[in-house]
Amino acid sequence: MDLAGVFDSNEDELDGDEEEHVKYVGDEEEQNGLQMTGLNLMDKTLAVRGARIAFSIWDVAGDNQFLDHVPIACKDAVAILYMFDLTSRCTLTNVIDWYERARKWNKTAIPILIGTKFDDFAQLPLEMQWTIVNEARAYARAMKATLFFSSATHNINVNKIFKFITAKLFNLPWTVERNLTVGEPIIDF
Ligand SMILES: Nc1nc2c(ncn2[C@@H]2O[C@H](COP(=O)(O)OP(=O)(O)OP(=O)(O)O)[C@@H](O)[C@H]2O)c(=O)[nH]1
Ligand SMILES: [Mg+2]
Repeated sequence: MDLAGVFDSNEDELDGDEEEHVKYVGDEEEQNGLQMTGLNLMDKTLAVRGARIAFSIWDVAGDNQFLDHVPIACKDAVAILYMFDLTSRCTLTNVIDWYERARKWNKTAIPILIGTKFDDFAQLPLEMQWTIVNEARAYARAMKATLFFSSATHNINVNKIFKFITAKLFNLPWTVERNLTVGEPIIDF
């Protein structure tokens, strides 16, 4: 579980309906301006209507030994991304602890709950998916967070999440569509 998103840099293939150009700047080495155990800093740049928007992503590893990084990662954040593994229920349960830790430092950031590895999750029996979907939706509601199921390896909903944050931040007239169909990448708010 991470406090800020880490996504594979497989960003060139945008969803067909996305017109914004989303890409990482520089190669892997250049992105990691700051790196220490459990904390990884990355940049992501979005172009929206000719304007360039640069996000700094402070990625905290989801292990209790890295709790000390929570304040620095959260303090000035405009959004906090809580990531859990859709194929591992305990990672969802752990989100509550991370939510409380993060909220302590920042109560105004946009909360986003992200279920990762949707590609693997989609292979599970639908009843099992249904259980996780309901649980994740309940958590998202409790956190007043927007919920996205995503896959970094298959580039599902990754760009949409950043687009969503950007639209919210700048009050742009773009909204995500809810998707509550079990078996599909869920989006709920
Ligand atoms: N199938 C699948 N595997 C993924 C996906 N994203 C990440 N993984 C794999 O999941 C494992 C863990 O990925 P990480 O990105 O290190 O997970 P993390 O949450 O950042 O881990 P910590 O920083 O230790 O909290 C790696 O083996 C990745 O290759 C995905 O979208 N689909
Ligand atoms: Mg990590």
